[in-house]
Amino acid sequence: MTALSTEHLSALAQQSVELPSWAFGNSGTRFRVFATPGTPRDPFEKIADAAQVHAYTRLAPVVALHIPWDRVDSYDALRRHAEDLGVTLGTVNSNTFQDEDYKFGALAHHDARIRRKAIDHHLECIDIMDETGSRDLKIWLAEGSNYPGQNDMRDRQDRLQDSLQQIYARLGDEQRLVLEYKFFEPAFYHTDVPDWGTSYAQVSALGEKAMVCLDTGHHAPGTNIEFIVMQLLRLGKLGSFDFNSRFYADDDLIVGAADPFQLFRILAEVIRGGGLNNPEVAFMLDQCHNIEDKIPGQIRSVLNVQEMTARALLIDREALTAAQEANDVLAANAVVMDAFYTDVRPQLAAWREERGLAGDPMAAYLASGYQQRIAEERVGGVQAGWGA
Ligand code: LRH
Ligand code: MN
Ligand code: MN
Repeated sequence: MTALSTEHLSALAQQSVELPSWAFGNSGTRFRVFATPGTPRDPFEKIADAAQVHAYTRLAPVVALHIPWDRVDSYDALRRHAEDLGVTLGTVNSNTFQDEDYKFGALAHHDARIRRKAIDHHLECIDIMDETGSRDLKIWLAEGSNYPGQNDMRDRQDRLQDSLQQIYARLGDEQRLVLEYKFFEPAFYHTDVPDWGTSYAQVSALGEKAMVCLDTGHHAPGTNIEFIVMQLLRLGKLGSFDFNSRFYADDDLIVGAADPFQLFRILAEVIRGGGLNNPEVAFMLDQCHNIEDKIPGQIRSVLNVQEMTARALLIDREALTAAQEANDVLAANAVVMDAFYTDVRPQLAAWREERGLAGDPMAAYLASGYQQRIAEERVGGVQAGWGA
């Protein structure tokens, strides 16, 4: 049976998954937000919970923030708190989807006052990045229209480009802007940044420090997401992932839960297109745990990413190329499937034990008593933001 080589195992040791702070807060659907005992009451407690995920997996040393959900008096204090717990602060996500003023748009709005307000929000996010030491500003826009004729789609593209240019101009030399696309929702007729092509067109017009963010849950059913990953890597424009899984729309479920094979195929293209530890790409999760406990939910998520990465590393590239060049369709497919069907869990458990970690991080976390402690200590946790 195929096994992970020493090179594979050391490549895996460099893997870094960025956790979303909002995964630790309560969230829900538009029908109900169920409270989970022990939910953090402030951003400091979210970081503490995220640090637990890293402590048990050694895979998740970075935590992404969402503004205003994670607004604090001192970002320097938040940064030091994170560092004391062995993690750092990562991507800063802006939010133009929960303010009354943004009912008809933000960065593409025809009203100069509202557009100014939305631009200023992003400038504030960059100020925060200066303090947290973050590299990336991630922008997802809940903008579009519900009815044909409601808006001039072309004017909106022009205004969006103008707004993005003003934000881009404020970035420091080491900072980047990452533009996320989503095919629908909350708008149902047209969305201003619905697909990777639009995001690519908008960021390419800005310059080298602007990249595309690919959220795996933001595509129509049947989309070949690994093709998009390949293309963006080929173009040098894949800035980040928002990993999650979906059965229907933007479900935000645990990555690899709905379709581990798709996650495997995506990671195979990551490895093919620049390596598993490509520093250009932030490997983020963007998930919400509506009904399950949040910390074990995040532990399961990062383990799924590691597991599918390990399987993707097992693809025998030489055999694959030989089969492809011989037009041996079935042999080529078999090389990929052999890697996918290999159970790497025992080797990954051994990999953890060699590093002084528990072989089974889920069980070790549950036995640690942390979950009971936070459930007793924290009363009145905050919501992730969706229902707020
Ligand atoms: C939008 C989105 C985006 C937001 C996050 C909370 O659906 O994927 O990344 O910032 O959810
Ligand atoms: Mn996202
Ligand atoms: Mn989403």
